[in-house]
Amino acid sequence: MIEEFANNVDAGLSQSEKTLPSKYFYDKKGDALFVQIMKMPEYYLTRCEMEIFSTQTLALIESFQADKNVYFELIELGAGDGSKTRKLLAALSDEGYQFDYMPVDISQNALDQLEKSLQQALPHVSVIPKHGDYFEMLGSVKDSHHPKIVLFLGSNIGNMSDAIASDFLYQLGANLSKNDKLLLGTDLIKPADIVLPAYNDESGITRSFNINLLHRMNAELGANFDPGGFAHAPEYDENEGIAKSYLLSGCDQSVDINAIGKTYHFHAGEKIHTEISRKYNDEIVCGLLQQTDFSIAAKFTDKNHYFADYLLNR
Ligand code: AVJ
Repeated sequence: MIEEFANNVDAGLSQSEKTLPSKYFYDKKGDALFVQIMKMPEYYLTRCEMEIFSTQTLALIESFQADKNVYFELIELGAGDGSKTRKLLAALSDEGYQFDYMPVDISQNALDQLEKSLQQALPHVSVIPKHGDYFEMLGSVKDSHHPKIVLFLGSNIGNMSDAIASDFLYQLGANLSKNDKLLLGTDLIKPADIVLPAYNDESGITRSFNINLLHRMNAELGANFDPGGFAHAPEYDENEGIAKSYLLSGCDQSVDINAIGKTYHFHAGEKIHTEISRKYNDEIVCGLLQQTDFSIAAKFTDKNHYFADYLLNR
């Protein structure tokens, strides 16, 4: 695990345009910061998707076209704290559907907390957590022969480049069966004055979230990053529709990473690219699906049309 982290960091920091994989945001501190992010006034994504889940719960369930007499698996990729899904789980359970809920997350800590809180809130719902990243879980999906409904919410897919996202959706489709479903949550393209503040909140929580990556490398890889030596610098180009987060080096500096045994140099103003958060429209989603076995069966949006959940049929 540490070795993979070290390899990924070395690969990213050895490029001429330095990058770090965003999946490493989510250690215990990062999980807690992301929970804070979801509550921020500027971070409209969670509220918008929550609105869809609370006002259109039954329509969502109907779109699954599940049979109450047939057991199915409800798999959630990147479940996090599961706050949106809770609405759905409660309704599915009330309506008498038979299913196991299988949250998949990169953070064991997030899974433990989710399992505990669901145990209390919805004791009748059977929860089977799976730890790992999205690609790792693909194989295990195929092992069972039950119908599947996959939830990929919160615009989590937006952390992938379009090429990786379409490859992932292709592979996911290949591991599912005909008529299985994927509910895909996507943040929609909109003006920068709405999107950018969501990644640059006034209270500085997103800044801490980004800088936490440096603390994590210090703690887990024996690095000596000066967290004060880097600034949080997000960008959003409305035409491209991609929010990008960077850590900006405030001066010329060198950083040793013990676990790798190397020193990395950063010049003043040099950026480390830490995350992309892609925004979508119908055309971009259709483009992602082109080579896959999925087609759009329904689309649910909030009243402001900031966010969309696409129901995809395999
Ligand atoms: C969890 C990937 C949906 O990209 O909006 C929030 C992560 N990063 N603020 C996003 C995030 C900075 C978030 N996702």
